Amino acid sequence: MIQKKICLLGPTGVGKTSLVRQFVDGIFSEKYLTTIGVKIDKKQVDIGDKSLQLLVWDIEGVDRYCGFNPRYLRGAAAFVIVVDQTRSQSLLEGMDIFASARESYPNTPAFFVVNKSDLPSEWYWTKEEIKERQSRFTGAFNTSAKTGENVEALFQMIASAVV
Ligand SMILES: Nc1nc2c(ncn2[C@@H]2O[C@H](COP(=O)(O)OP(=O)(O)OP(=O)(O)O)[C@@H](O)[C@H]2O)c(=O)[nH]1
Ligand SMILES: [Mg+2]
Repeated sequence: MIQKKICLLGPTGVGKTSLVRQFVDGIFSEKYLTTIGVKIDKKQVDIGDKSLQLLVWDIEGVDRYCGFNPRYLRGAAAFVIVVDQTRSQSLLEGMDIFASARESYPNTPAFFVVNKSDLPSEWYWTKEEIKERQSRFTGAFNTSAKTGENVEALFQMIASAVV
């Protein structure tokens, strides 16, 4: 079966691990256990009459202790920048990570995910400012790892883009 590596990147605590848990196991936990290094999960996805296996790389979040490490992206078919709508700063941090990733990987398809859509948005950005940023990506989603909103749709779209 075809295998494709997909990387989830972003600031700490935005819900990267929770999105993978929801996608792979259909579960959510309020408990926060920060990721150290990377955790790789597999899931088969069907696109029309084709099946492919996604290797989902859940990468440790970027913060002042842990910078962005572009080596994780080697061989990735696509990457996802995840940010958190309850924290405005996460959008700025996410766009910085995106810029660093683009420097090393100018052509890899990139997706933009605004997570925690089940909670009220605390962003001070206007809709236009958000749209402008979204337009730099192959696709953009508003997700909730808690309710599962758009989680399947996100990975389906990624799979279609890389198959
Ligand atoms: N309400 C709500 N909480 C969420 C959602 N996604 C994640 N969380 C919570 O946010 C916290 C951080 O989630 P993680 O999935 O560990 O975040 P992460 O991006 O993997 O964090 P690092 O590994 O430290 O980079 C946890 O307490 C989760 O329960 C969501 O969609 N909605
Ligand atoms: Mg994590």
